[in-house]
Amino acid sequence: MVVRRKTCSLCEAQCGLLIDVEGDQVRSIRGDPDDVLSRGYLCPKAVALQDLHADPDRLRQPMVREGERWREIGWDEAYDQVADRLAAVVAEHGREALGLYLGNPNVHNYAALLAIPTFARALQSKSRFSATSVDQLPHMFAALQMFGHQLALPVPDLERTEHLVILGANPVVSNGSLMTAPDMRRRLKAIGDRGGKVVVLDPRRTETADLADQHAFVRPGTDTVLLLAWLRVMFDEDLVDDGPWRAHARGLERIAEVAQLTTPEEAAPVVGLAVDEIRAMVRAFCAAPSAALYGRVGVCTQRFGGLSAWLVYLVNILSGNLDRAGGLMFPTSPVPFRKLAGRGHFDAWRSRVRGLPEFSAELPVAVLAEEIETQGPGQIRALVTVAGNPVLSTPNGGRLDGALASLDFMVSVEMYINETSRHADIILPPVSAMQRDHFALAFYNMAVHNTVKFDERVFEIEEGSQQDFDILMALSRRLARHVPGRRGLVVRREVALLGWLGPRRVLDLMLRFGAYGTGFNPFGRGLTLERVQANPGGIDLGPLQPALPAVLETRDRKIDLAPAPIIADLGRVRGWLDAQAEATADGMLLIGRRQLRGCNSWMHNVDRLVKGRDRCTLQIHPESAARCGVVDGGRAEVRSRVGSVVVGVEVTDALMPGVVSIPHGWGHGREGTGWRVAAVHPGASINDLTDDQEVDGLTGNAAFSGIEVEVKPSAMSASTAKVA
Ligand SMILES: Nc1nc2c(c(=O)[nH]1)N[C@H]1C(S)=C(S)[C@@H](COP(=O)(O)OP(=O)(O)OC[C@H]3O[C@@H](n4cnc5c(=O)[nH]c(N)nc54)[C@H](O)[C@@H]3O)O[C@H]1N2
Ligand SMILES: Nc1nc2c(c(=O)[nH]1)N[C@H]1C(S)=C(S)[C@@H](COP(=O)(O)OP(=O)(O)OC[C@H]3O[C@@H](n4cnc5c(=O)[nH]c(N)nc54)[C@H](O)[C@@H]3O)O[C@H]1N2
Ligand code: SF4
Ligand SMILES: [Mo]
Repeated sequence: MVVRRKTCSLCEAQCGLLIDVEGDQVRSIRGDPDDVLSRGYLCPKAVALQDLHADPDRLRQPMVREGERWREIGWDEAYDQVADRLAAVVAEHGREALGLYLGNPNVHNYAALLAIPTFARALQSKSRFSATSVDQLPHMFAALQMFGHQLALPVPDLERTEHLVILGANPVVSNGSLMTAPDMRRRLKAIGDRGGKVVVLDPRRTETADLADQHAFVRPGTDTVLLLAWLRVMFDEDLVDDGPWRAHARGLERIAEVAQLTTPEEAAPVVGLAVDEIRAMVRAFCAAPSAALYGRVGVCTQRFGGLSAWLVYLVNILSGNLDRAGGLMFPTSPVPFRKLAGRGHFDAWRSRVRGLPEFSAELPVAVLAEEIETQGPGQIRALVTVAGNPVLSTPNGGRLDGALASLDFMVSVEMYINETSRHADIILPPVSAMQRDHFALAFYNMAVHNTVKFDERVFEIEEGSQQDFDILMALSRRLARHVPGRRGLVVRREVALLGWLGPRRVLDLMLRFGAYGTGFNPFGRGLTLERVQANPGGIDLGPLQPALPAVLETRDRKIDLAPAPIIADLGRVRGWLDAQAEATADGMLLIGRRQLRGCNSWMHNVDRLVKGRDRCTLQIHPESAARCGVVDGGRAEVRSRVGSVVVGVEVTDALMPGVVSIPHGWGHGREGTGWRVAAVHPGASINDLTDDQEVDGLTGNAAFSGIEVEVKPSAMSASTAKVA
């Protein structure tokens, strides 16, 4: 038996694992006590890496669909067919007829991340989408507007903070996001142990709230109002910090005006807090020796997502906590990941049908279905999906499901026949995560401690198999042939160079020319890939360091506290607040929930993660349950504007009255998938209820939180989804 080291690639925490291997079999998986970041921690999903690797439902060969049946074909034949079919669509309908959707696991695959920009250039289409617009788009938008770079994303300095406020995140279950921080339980406990405080604001009393000093319910979708009231208190009570940050920021006078938009008295009943609670919360935050306000998915996926993300950063800045130990700090990645991704841009063009703005060359995925369905020049006729499952993960997935069936051609780079790839004509399956090298390319940019590590693959790639990088490069090579003119030449050169270098050599170059690199000096003491590899548990690069003003990429190297598009969006909040006076809430407000034994839509085919009682339940407060006539253990029909689902009911006072929760990623009852275990535990998809028309009016991000639904008892069996 040999022990191999590997970092878990399933979520952002990046836990180091020790894997006992015998031949081509995994015997056990444990946390690696010597990992510089995770120090032995792991969660129950890590063990599932071996199940995913061994899963008989995981595709090993390219598949071509013939009617309702799938047939294996060879790689070259598959690549040629894909390239020919895509070229035919371009010839007939033009470039924009080619759609691309990039799913979340790409971010966990450094080699795929290196290939994707080239692949996108080889497609040469503006019809690009990704999971960003059902997730962190508002944070990237706010970072671009304020700090001048879409990936200048400050993270809470968990190791030193004295006061942490968590808004719309549940890191004890999600293991942290835009914050690489394995073992959140230990980290939160450590804050308390040194006399600090943790406060959670969430419409659900979450697993994180259970560990916190204080939890308060907030009504879904009202964080912007809460944070505007927060600003008001800071200005009214003269709590705006006088520190050195002022030299690095502009627009404070404008913010003083913005703070007049609402009052704690107006905000309190809307948010569901008492006026004194709001004031006390702000005072405690501003009085702490150091404090960090951390907002995540719950504040992003709502009608004012962009404003909320901006306000979260603003509160940290104005309280003097940006770029200071124990506040929100910018990690120093060992690789120039920000350079690789580019500064980003916003609203350079708009979507054809609804006119939503692009962000860094991607359109909000909430428009994907209508862009497929609506005839006219630019209509999407072919789609490439890479590591995604938008039928289950995007708003009104039922509508998208139908739209995908109408495409002329679809190809999925994907190891399963999932709810989305079942519509593909060809599926190109990469090897498992055990068969690729790992480097946390994206996550060092967001880690709460500076480290670096590289893991070689645990198992070799079998003859006749391909990793995502190879698949994307093979497709790029063929597609680049069809790109005309000078542009075509540039793309073909880029494909050739990247293919020749390969991911490891690119990584070596990035490390050499990164923040801790050896640069041109071969005898320098800095990082090279070889030196990183010589430290199997990783290298500790120290606590987070101040980064202002170097990190800023705005034109004048100052933080823009009051960016124009953001200020222009404030009228929408004012209008919404005014309408609240007359609003009557008959329905329940729907929110999601993450579960430790799952990751979005794709871990439900692992028996050890899904066995036991049905987890895809509707959680509801006892008062609300009584009002709706549903009972614990019974079933409920949940209906929204776009559809209805039937799910089991779990009555619990962990939910705010008037709010109900269904976890996302379920709904495996659809015909024709290749997920045999998941099909036995199907659940229903919350995204058959969420609405593609409900987006953040500023960024176009999906507004999942706070969708109005009607809940009533159901005689039907659970998990039967009807899509209106
Ligand atoms: N209502 C609601 N909806 C949500 C959310 C929510 O909170 N509420 N959360 C949203 C968020 S934050 C996200 S990130 C999205 C995720 O949305 P998506 O990225 O669209 O979906 P996933 O469920 O992550 O599906 C990933 C797919 O990639 C495949 N895969 C896994 N590893 C690899 C690999 O290495 N290579 C390839 N080629 N394929 C691989 C898996 O088999 C799976 O089918 O969901 C969003 N949807
Ligand atoms: N086990 C597990 N881990 C995961 C994932 C998974 O599916 N399962 N997914 C991974 C992915 S892709 C991501 S992006 C991260 C996300 O990581 P987190 O951001 O921590 O995600 P959630 O657990 O969904 O936390 C969102 C919280 O917001 C609350 N909420 C909902 N609406 C509102 C609102 O309007 N206002 C406020 N204040 N709160 C609200 C919800 O009740 C929930 O507690 O998790 C990652 N880790
Ligand atoms: S928390 Fe769990 S899923 Fe996330 S990296 Fe660690 S072991 Fe993997
Ligand atoms: Mo995500």
